Amino acid sequence: MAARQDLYQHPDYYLMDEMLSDEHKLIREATREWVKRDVSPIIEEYAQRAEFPKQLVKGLAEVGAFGPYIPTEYGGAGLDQISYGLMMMEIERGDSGVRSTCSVQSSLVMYPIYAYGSEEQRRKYLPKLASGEMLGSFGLTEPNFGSNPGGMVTNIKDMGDHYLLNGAKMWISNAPFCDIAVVWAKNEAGRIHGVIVERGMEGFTTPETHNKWSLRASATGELVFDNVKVPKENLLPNKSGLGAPLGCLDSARYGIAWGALGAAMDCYDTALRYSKERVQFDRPIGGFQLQQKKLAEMITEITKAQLLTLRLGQLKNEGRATTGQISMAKRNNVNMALEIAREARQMLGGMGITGDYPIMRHMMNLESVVTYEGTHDIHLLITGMDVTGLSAFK
Ligand code: TGC
Ligand code: FAD
Repeated sequence: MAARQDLYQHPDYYLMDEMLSDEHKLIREATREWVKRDVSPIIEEYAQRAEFPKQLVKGLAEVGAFGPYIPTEYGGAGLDQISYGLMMMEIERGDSGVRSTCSVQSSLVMYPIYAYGSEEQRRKYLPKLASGEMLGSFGLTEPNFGSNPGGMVTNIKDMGDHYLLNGAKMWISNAPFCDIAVVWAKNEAGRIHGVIVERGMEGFTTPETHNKWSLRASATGELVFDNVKVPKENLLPNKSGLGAPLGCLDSARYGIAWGALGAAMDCYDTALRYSKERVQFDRPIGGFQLQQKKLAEMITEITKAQLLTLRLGQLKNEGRATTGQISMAKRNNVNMALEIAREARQMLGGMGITGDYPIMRHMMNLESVVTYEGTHDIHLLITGMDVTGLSAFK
């Protein structure tokens, strides 16, 4: 397959760049250049082969995408939340699966170790995770507990000098090759705790999940624990209860809101360029009203999402972003991106189904993004609960 030339130019209809600092723009440009150089030329082939491009790990670490907001003393980039968001936007513009690896590493592995871990755990794991020397995974979902993680049955038993871990996690990004996993399990009293499980511990296996039509350039698998002896010092000591894993999800969902925006912007940019080049009935198809309706609606939705997301980033920087606000942005942006991908795909006619253009890959990826980190409907219920004060989950 011939490598695709990446001609991306980002849409900025409301001159949002003027609201970014010079540092934000530099970070965004550096990430974009890396995506254009190292991701775009190879990603289609890896997605077609259903393989994670492991060679990207080094570059991701170098652009600072592993722990952008983790302090530098632990190897992170020490950046603000808008910088983190802009990086996720650019990386998902390249591919949702590559962004998934960053979300998991930064918000679901480094963040809990940083926020809930001991000083020894921070020093032992964070620098290696930031440099890509170690890759992590996050085990919350189980075969019978997806949207309802509080029902989990994976458990730890106190054996005096260690914990005995039993159970299984399913649908885990990066599981097949992770070096460590942050795993959520109930103790004898039914309280949820996080433990760090390392590859090589006896009884710990990570079978890969095959036959995915979505996120094909990201590896997904199970985490299986059969009487795994977990040293006591591997328990995250500073937070327990369901709020602990859900707190990590807030951070990852925030990054996904930005990421989905990137996928939408790539689909729009591709369709806009195509509409000016493709001639039918002796005119560029972009001159037909029906095609303009699609493009006008796309840029309107992208602009609304850009404003929503940047404001969310400002609130996050100030420590004021709520779970409800993050859910709204995740749900809105992923759904918006999916709808834009579907419309953009049609605008390319038959070419839209090929790997010569990124749209179909984005569209299929987004079918996972709309489900993981809380489904579209679960986020609607979170907003419903937030505005009414009444839970409709149970
Ligand atoms: P509920 O009773 O509402 O809450 C239990 C406790 O948690 C607190 N809490 C939160 N704390 C911090 N952040 C949040 N976002 C929180 N949401 C709730 C809450 O205050 C309470 O605390 P306390 O002290 O009173 O006990 O819980 P529930 O059982 O009714 O469930 C609520 C629900 C459905 C919203 C929640 O469980 C949920 O979000 N479900 C969706 C599950 C999900 O998102 N799974 C994601 C798995 S990870 C993943 O998909 C990674 S993909 C990675 C990639 O490749 O990018
Ligand atoms: P279910 O919870 O069974 O939901 C099925 C349907 O029922 C959905 O439409 C849902 O919205 C609806 N539903 C459920 N409850 C309600 C309700 N109360 N009211 C109304 N409707 C409801 N998990 C991890 O822990 N770590 C990972 O790294 C990870 N990576 C993933 C990667 C991929 C590619 C995928 C697809 C998933 C990943 N997940 C991961 C799991 C993901 O978070 C779950 O798939 C998701 O939370 C939904 O759970 P479920 O698939 O069991 O669906």
